[in-house]
Amino acid sequence: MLCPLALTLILLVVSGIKCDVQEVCVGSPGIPGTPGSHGLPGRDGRDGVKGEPGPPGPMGPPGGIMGFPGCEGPTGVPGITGERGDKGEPGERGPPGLPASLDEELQSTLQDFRHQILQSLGGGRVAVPSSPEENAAIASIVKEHNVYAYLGLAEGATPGDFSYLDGAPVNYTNWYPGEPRGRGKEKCVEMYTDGQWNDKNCLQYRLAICEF
Ligand code: MMA
Ligand code: CA
Repeated sequence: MLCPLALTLILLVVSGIKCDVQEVCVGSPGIPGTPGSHGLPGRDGRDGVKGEPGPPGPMGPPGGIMGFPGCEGPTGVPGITGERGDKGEPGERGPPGLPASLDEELQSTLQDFRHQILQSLGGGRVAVPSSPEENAAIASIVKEHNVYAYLGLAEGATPGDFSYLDGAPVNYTNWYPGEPRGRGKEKCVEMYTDGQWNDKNCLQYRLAICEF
């Protein structure tokens, strides 16, 4: 056998009782063998320093017990007005009212309206005589139309107490004998065709003579 390297080794091979002398050659190194399997894990190291808190975790599944109700919130803005409802059934008929001439509240309201209308006419007033001459002048108109006229005076809160429509006290009267006898129920004053006066309810068809 030829060896590239002139090395001769004497190999003693113990085989039973015999000894052999063999010539072996030293070749070039072979390719490395495959790595051995990993060793067993080492022992745990010591605890490290505490880390930063992590980010919040994802929301958990539903199913927890309900919490206590929260506080009442602030009052909301009012809603828009609803549509108008249907017309209701007429109510029961009320008891009969007083005749208009005996309804003191109505009479007083009418008197107020009359007063306001007269004021709003601006300038003119319902004529009221403040002397026998003026009384005769107005009486001539009453006679001419043959319709009694209301005069510009009315009864105040006290029965029998008459004043001009602006509230001033009366300075001339020409009552028919026995008048005024309406005792608070006749708040207006009419003039008869002979020029005499009578307290009368305010709901009659009468002349209203204006003076300017
Ligand atoms: C009517 C009425 C009264 C007046 C009397 C006079 C019955 O009532 O006009 O105002 O005083 O007549 O008798
Ligand atoms: Ca009267």
